Amino acid sequence: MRRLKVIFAGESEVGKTSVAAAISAAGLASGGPTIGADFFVSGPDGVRAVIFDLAGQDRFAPLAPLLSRGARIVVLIFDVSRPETLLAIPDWAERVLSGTEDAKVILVGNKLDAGLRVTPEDIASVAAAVGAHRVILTSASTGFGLNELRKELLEA
Ligand SMILES: Nc1nc2c(ncn2[C@@H]2O[C@H](COP(=O)(O)OP(=O)(O)OP(=O)(O)O)[C@@H](O)[C@H]2O)c(=O)[nH]1
Ligand SMILES: [Mg+2]
Repeated sequence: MRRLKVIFAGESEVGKTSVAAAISAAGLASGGPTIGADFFVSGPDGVRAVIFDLAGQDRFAPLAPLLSRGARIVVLIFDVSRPETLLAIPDWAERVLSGTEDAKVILVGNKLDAGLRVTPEDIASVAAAVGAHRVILTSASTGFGLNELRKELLEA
């Protein structure tokens, strides 16, 4: 069994828990803000991605470096309808990447169904700043982009 530690991080309410639940087929809707962290498991036989879904609220940010230790994949999530959540991504990258070595970074723009209010140039510039290997746009509501993300999580 190959186990991959995956971190989901980003501002509160961008949809981290919703995306994690959807790709892990846990069948759970988000039950409000995450306290500390939630955990999800995803993957076919032989591969197991263990998702550490961090809380986005400021008061939990100090937990991020500790919980991220040893992660192979870091998924930084923002809400494409709220530009301030994209601007906060470099801070999340700094918190989370401090405890990892050579982690693969994926930048995810969620809530595509809610309307795009960030430019492709802004996304590209943040992706470059955090060393993202890929950018994936998703909607936890419609399912758009979730297969692509699931595939990335199983290829560390
Ligand atoms: N329209 C739309 N709403 C979404 C989407 N993903 C999540 N939401 C909604 O956004 C709200 C916040 O979702 P969560 O998954 O709890 O967000 P979170 O990032 O885990 O928040 P914290 O745990 O506080 O960090 C919920 O009401 C979700 O139903 C999406 O793709 N589109
Ligand atoms: Mg959450």
